[in-house]
Amino acid sequence: MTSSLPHWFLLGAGNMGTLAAWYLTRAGHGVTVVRSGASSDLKKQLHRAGNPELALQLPTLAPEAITGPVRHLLVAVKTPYTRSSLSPLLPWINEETQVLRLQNGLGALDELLPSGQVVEAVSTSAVKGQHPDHEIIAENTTWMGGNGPQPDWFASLTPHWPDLQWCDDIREPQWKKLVANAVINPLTALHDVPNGHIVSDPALRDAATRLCQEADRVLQALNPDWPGHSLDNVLAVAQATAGNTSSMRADRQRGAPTEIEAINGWLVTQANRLGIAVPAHLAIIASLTRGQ
Ligand code: KPL
Repeated sequence: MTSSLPHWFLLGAGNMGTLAAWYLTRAGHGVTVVRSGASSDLKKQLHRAGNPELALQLPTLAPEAITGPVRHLLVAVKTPYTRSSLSPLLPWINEETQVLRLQNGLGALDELLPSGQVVEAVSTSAVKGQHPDHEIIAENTTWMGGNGPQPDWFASLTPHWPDLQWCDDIREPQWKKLVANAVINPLTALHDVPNGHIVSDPALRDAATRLCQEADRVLQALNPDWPGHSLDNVLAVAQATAGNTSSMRADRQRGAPTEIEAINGWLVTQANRLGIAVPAHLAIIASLTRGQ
C-alpha cells in the first residue's frame, strides 16, 4: 500500500542520487531533496543510454527546516561532502533511522551515525559518455545489503529499479567495485585518460597489476574467502567502459575534491590496521592529493 511506503530524505541529487530518486518515486516512495538554501522544487533531466530521457521534479527542504525524526535517509552525496551535509541532520537521526548509502568507496559514514540500520547500495550504473550539454548514464545492476535483515520496503522496489538484487553478503560486490574504483579511477585521473588506457597502455597495466595485488592481499586478510585475481575484473571493467571518463578523472578535471580517501584511503586504513604494506596505494594517493 502506497501509504505505508517510506518517505526518503535525499542528500546528494547528482546523477546517481537522481536516478535512485526516480526509481523510488516510480515505486510509490516519497523523496524530498535536502539542500542548503532550498526553496523551490528541484527539476532534473537525466539522459539514459538506450532509454527515453527522464524528467524529475522533487520537493526540496533546507536542513534547518527539518523539525522531526528522519526515518529514511538516502545518502548519495559525493564522499568528501558526507560529513558536512549530514551534520545538520544529526539531531533528527536516531537508531530507528534507516539509511540507504549510495556512494563510491567505503567508510564514509563510519562514526557519523548512531548505530542503526545501514543498507549499502552498490551500483554499477555509470556515466557512459559526454555530450556537449549533458552526460549519458548507462543503467546497470544494483546490489543492496547491509547490517540487518532485508527491509520491508525492498520488495516494493524490484519491479521499478532495473536489475536490483538483495545480497546477504554485500561485501562481495562492494569490494569488487571498490577495487575497480581504486585502480581505474586514480590511474585515469592522474594520467588524464579514458578507462580503456588501463588495458592498452603497458605502463598503466603494470601499475594496475601492482594496485590489484596489494588490494587482494588486504581483502584476503579481512576475509580468507576473498577470491583474489582482482586484475581480471578490473581489466574487464576498464575494457567494458573503455571510452568512459572515470568519476575521479571528471572530478579532477573540474577541480573538485576526489573520492580517493573513501576508496584507496579505506584500503590503506585496513592495511595499516593489519600491518600490510601497500606502497602503490600510498604513492597514488600522494600523487593525487599533492597540490589539492
Ligand atoms: O565506477 C566507475 C567510476 O568512474 O567511478 C568506473 C567503474 C571506473 C567506470 O567509469
